[in-house]
Amino acid sequence: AAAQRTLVLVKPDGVGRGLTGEVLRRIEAKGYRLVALDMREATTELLEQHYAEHLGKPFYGPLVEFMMSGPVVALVVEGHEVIAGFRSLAGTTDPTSAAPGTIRGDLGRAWGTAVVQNLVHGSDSPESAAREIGLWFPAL
Ligand code: DAT
Ligand code: MG
Repeated sequence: AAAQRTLVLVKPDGVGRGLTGEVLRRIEAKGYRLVALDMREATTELLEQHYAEHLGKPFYGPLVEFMMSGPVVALVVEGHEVIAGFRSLAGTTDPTSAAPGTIRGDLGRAWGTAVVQNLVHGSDSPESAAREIGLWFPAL
């Protein structure tokens, strides 16, 4: 089957804690291929589009503020069923309950930090992936 692509972000907590390499290691160890990689300071405009589905939710403001608190590492990752596969590597949204073995479960939120500080983003569907890759990497 044709390889799928997903947009992954190492969020400011992941970059700030020096976990970019660990996230990349897990992606590459699984066998996925890195198609694009760039360290960015996200803008409000970009995040408004990236997180449009969450506009109006109680965590929207804190989420956007957190995403602008430091640089992010944006990636396009390719592989068989990588959209679901990366979300499986990432674990569930709240690191407190994310399973051991996952990025969020192994590395996240041991000291009462907010749920927004969950280290990584991964697209949740082929439609989201196409939209998000277009936002972060318009040249791809
Ligand atoms: P995911 O990143 O697992 O796809 P999401 O798309 O539902 O989760 O939410 C986007 C981000 O917003 C998520 O990574 C962390 C934050 N978030 C989600 N639900 C939250 C909640 N109930 N309280 C605080 N932050 C939340
Ligand atoms: Mg999501």
